[in-house]
Amino acid sequence: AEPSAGFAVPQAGQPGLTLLRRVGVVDPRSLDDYRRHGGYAALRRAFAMGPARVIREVTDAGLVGRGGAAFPTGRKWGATAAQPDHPHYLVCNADESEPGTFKDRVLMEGDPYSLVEAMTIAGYAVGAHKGYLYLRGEYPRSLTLLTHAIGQARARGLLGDDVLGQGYAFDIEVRRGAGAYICGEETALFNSIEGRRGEPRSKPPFPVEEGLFGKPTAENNVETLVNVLPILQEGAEHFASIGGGLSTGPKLFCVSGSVGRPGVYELPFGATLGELLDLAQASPRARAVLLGGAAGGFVRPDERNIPLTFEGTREAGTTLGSGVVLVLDDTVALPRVLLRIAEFFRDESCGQCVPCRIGTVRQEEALRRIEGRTGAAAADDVALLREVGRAMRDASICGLGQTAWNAVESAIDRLGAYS
Ligand code: L3W
Ligand code: SF4
Repeated sequence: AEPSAGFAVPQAGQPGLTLLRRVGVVDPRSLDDYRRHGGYAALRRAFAMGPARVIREVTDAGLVGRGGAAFPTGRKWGATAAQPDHPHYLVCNADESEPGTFKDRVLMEGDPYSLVEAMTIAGYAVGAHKGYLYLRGEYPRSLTLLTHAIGQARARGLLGDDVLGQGYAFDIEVRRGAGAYICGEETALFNSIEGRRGEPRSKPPFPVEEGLFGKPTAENNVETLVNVLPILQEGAEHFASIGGGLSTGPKLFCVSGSVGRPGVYELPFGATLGELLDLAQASPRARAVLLGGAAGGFVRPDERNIPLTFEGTREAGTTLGSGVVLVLDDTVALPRVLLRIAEFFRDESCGQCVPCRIGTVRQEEALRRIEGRTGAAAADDVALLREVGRAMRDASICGLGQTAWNAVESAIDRLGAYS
């Protein structure tokens, strides 16, 4: 039996949505239904524009990566397209594993053809003829629906040797992850596809120069790619008029925890934390909000004015990350949550570099000592956590080690944990 969807989209069917406009509305198994709801209009526009103009449009729209790092997508595509070395690859990072993150799953299960179309456009823009979709292994329903969608697209000439009769060849291969968080790091992901151990590579060289199989590669998150459809259909100017600065267009948020209406929400960039908490009916007993996932940081629920933008969260000393908003109420023991996060990082560290391999163990030990004293910390525990945290942040090779202390630090400094 096919696993059930098991996700909530509280706004499904509401007018004014962009990324979620078809989710809960379109039949995810029907290419015809996708087309009836505007599907493949963006790819036709892309072919009419040509690759260089597609990249210009994405650049002018101000689209930046939605995996959390906010790197300009147009710059990434332009740099990949310009590489003299061939072949070029497109990789979609669908290894959605950040704790509290489930937005890409909603897109893949509710509107799978949109990702297939967006990957085709991205492949065309960067000069790739092969795209890899690296899917989180724990998403069996996404696998079923995407495999079906890719097969249908191939059968109908929307993938293959001559896409839409335009003389452009492009196909997509799905690869499944095997449960390692680190394989969501882009270069560990390449190693995993290549059949190597899932360990991050040192950067530079960046993937745009030397990525999958050592070739120029554009690697984008699912949500980032799906944003390209409205950019081509409604124009860069319209997209850029939503929000501003580094944060333009619509954004998906994954709201969970102590809220009345959990699920994925789409808001235009510029909405505040308070607005989202109200929409999701956050509990009046909320005591902490984890923004950006385990790699993100805690804020207080009364910090309602924090703009949910890349800049706004950074100015507030926190991060938007992959769009996680996880609400904890006063029934939750914070020291226990922090210990759980530390266990997660210790478990998921690939062990390649010392600061992270040892630091995540030391961090967990200190938090376990504190937990053993029912949340009371000795001063030297906190001092040790700070020292270990600084070493991990400054000296780790990749984002896992660099962010493994964020949640604990923010809980100490912002929520007064252990004081
Ligand atoms: C060309 C340059 N390309 C950077 C590219 C780079 C990569 C992208 C971002 O992610 C985030 C963190 C958490 N020429 C370039 C260049 N690039 N300089 O831009 O690169 P980087 O290194 O800033 O970040 P990253 O390691 O790719 C770190 C988030 O990831 N995170 C977890 C996220 C989890 C999910 C999920 O489950 N769906 O997204 C954990 O740390 O927010 O900001 O493509 O090649 N000069
Ligand atoms: Fe591996 Fe951690 Fe080093 Fe990243 S920071 S390469 S996960 S040991």
